[in-house]
Amino acid sequence: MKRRILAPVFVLVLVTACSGGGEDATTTVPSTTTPQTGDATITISGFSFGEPLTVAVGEEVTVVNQDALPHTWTSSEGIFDSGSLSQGEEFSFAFDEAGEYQFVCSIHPEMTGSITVEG
Ligand SMILES: [Cu+2]
Repeated sequence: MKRRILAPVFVLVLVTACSGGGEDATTTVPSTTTPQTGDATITISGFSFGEPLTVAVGEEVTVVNQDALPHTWTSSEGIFDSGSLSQGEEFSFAFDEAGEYQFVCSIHPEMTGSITVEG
């Protein structure tokens, strides 16, 4: 008895989902207001840059400061420098060359990290 009631509803949901998906398939433009929080994100939290990151050449890396105190994301080789990032602020940089890059917080020199860029 239950199956007979549920079956038509299930089919209706499937049809609705399919038609909606078809319309959206060609319009996959990412929102410009929502920050992308994929793998290429470094979250500064608790005076730490977190785990070392590996990205592909050309991939944009976004650094977000979640601490209440300001931090910077500063290349040890002078390749990039976010400047002071207040809580909630972010900075993005795309690496053009493969290699391993060291970085530091210029306000708190004990904060260090590295990122590997693969070609
Ligand atoms: Cu800092």
